[in-house]
Amino acid sequence: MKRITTLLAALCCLGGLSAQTGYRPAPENLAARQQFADGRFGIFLHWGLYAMLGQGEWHMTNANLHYREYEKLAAGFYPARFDAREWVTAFREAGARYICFTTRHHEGFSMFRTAQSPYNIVEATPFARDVVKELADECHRQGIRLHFYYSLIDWWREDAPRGRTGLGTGRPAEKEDADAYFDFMKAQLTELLTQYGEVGAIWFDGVWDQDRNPSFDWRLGELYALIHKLQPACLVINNHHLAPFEGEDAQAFERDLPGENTAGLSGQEISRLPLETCETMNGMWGYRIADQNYKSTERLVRYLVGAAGRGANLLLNIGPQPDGALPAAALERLAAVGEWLRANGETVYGTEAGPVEPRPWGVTTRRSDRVWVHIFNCPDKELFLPLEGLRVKQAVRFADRSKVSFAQDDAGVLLRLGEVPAGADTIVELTVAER
Ligand code: FHN
Repeated sequence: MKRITTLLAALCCLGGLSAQTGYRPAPENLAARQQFADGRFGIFLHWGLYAMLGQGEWHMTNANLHYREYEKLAAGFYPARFDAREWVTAFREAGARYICFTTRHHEGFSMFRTAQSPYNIVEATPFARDVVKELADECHRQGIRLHFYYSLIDWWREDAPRGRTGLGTGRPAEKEDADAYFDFMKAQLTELLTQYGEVGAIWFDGVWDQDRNPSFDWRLGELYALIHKLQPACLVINNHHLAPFEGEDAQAFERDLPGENTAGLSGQEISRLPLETCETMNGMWGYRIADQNYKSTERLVRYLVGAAGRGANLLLNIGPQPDGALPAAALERLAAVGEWLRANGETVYGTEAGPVEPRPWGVTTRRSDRVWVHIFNCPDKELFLPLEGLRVKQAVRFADRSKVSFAQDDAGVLLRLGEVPAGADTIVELTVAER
């Protein structure tokens, strides 16, 4: 993976992955970046025809399903329980500040009304409703920003460039036509940015599909310039698992917090752009019927706080069911995270990474003269924080404002905590001043 990453990075510099050159973000884009970073918590939704198969969003290519057979799923797609108001309400009450929805995933099915292909939810399904429109209207009504996931890969379209996935879906090789495919993508992006009001971000995925084809050009510069022309405030995010290219407004990480790389997708350098890491609530992005392996609320809160302590947002994924409902296990966790954020959100929203780098015991977050010490696993009854350059004026437990005694010198502060429960997030608030 590291070798591929290095190769792709080199190609990007050589123009193999041309980015938007001479990009100067508009003032409204800079404001949107700040708003995005302040939000800290978003909900990722992977929903498409694949939900009906209950095997996750990669089943089409994993099982080498023929594209002419796969497309027949559309005629049976009737998610009767879909209710945009219920979804958005649940996300808002969970404390999420934005949603990122898969408008078209690698399977190639468009979950919105598009004039570019009849293979879309309005024309090809008996449901015949534009769920993106319903979500957009509801998000705007409830004050939640909406981001659009948009796959660069397509396993269904005959003209889509062939990479290393989707090769067994039966499409005739001679029909491949990158120019036609790029026109299609540009026309769809134009629809997404002109039919649904303000769009918070376009979230690309799939650059990595061509990592064995060094001369392939995703023409990202053209796509990015189009987005910034149509909606200057719309952020461009690209989950290519590399350091950001010019023209991108935030940096994505997948399944790991910035600086960690247990899943092998996040070894890239950390940029100065706003950061976002996406993670699943169970094991899969799209609905998988057999996967009830949901992370506990405690773990999800730790992940969210761990992201904030690294200056990053958490984009937490849910795979909606084929009937249009959100899984009960996901709803339970959303409600619990919401309860936690209502009590403790002040220590997460609008913060930056704190003065102490992430440690085995937890992380710190900061806003102006407040530093929040989030303690998940305290090894001792006392905790030393290296705080060179800062003087602590006061330390209290965030939960009940009770005083925490401390001692400090030039090197930092020693908090005398007493017993700290393991696992939960015990928060100590410090009021600090520059030395
Ligand atoms: O292949 C996709 C996958 O299905 C999912 O959408 C994730 C989300 O980050 N991105 C890709 C893998 O990197």
